[in-house]
Amino acid sequence: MQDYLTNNCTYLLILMINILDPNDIDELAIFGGKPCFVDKLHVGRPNIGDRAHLLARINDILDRKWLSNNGFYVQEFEQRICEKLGVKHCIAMCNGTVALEIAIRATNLTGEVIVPSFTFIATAHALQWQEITPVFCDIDPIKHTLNPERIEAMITPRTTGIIGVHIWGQPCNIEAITAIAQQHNLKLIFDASHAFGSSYKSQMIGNFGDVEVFSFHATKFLNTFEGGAITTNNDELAAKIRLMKNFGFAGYDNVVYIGTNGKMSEVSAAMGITGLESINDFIEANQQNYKQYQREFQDLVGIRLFNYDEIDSYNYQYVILEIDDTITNISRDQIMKILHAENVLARRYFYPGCHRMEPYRSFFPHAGLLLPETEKIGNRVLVLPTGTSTSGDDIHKITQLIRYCVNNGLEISQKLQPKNISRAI
Ligand code: T4K
Repeated sequence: MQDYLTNNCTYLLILMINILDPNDIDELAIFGGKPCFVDKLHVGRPNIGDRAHLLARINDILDRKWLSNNGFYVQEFEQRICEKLGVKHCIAMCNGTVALEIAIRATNLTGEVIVPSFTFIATAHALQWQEITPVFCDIDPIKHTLNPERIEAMITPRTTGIIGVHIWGQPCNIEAITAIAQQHNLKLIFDASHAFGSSYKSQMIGNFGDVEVFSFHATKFLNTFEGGAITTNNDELAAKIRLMKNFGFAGYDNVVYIGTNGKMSEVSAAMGITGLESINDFIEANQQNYKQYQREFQDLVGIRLFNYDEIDSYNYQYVILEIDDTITNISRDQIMKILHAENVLARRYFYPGCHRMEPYRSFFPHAGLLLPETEKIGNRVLVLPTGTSTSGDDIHKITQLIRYCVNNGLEISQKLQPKNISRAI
């Protein structure tokens, strides 16, 4: 049955793309046709390593009766990350958000901190949670990371630091941002949640700024179910962070800092170690998918696939489209709705930008005026499925669907006008 539907769907797609008759638009699931995919295709499907190795480790954890609090597997995980990244210290945590909060405390940030608005809300919330004001700075329209040329204008006497985000696993302009931080005596944190396994000028991400923060959430390139880590080459900061993630305990009955519970569990560490054994396979799968998307989109006007250049290495965990509706005649949101109806759950990361979410939009209702590139990119980006669960055949169908939408942009967007949809239904 599955084969029948898949073949049928491929046939319909070929028909749709070759004939390009606006009447075939009715075959789209959004207008009542059969969805192209029987099962939902997600962005952020977890990369899972060798199941037998993981289960053996979990059994061992149960035998050892040591489930958390800096256990054997957490120590091994931290050690392996240090080796992989060539960094002195890795402190594993329960998630990336708490890791960010601890990094912010440990580096003594206060007052105002400069961050991109084009990021997951956790980057801004980790500051605001500690009553530090995130000051949103615009991004480079090509790389989607903090634009160093915009940073200095955002610095005030209250500014104590900068948090750069290596969005999509692609490093910020680290050299330029580091120079600005040094010149103005600001602390520098990189939110490297997307960037495990990526490098900058031949050095692994994890070695830059005062500290770097990773997320190992289920959707990330390397996952520990939930998890995160701080890496640093600064001994003093590392020691402080280790205490802070364990309530500030320095020995059984001695608390020396205000701390929290940021500990990673043993089961999470076991998942992380198991994933680390397979990261070359994960990268290969992601890179192959990315190259296929690149080939299949190369001649499609109005669609830009986010480009990972060949200078550094990346994990290719995200496949990002920018849709310019002045050319395609169909908007990003309309294409997304069509894909969702076909069971392709593409995502609008990071729309509408932190500055348009609460509490920031109430605090700074006009912030958008200083963030033109953030607003533009936020309205154009669509993230597509990739990872070890996405096949070449899936990618072919997704790209053909998008090609069909763009080639018939005007007709489809007219038909998507609210009155036409209700008539179709
Ligand atoms: N900084 C940055 C730049 C970040 O991107 C993030 C997290 C953080 C900081 C904070 O790190 P953590 O505290 O999360 O460690 C997801 C993730 O939950 C979030 O971790 C991630 N960024 C963000 C980019 O994506 P949502 O709201 O999109 O999650 P959700 O539940 O919609 O899941 C996304 C997709 O993944 C769904 O289509 C389903 C799929 N999925 C999800 C899970 C959890 C699965 O297939 N299996 C799963 O187990 O935020």
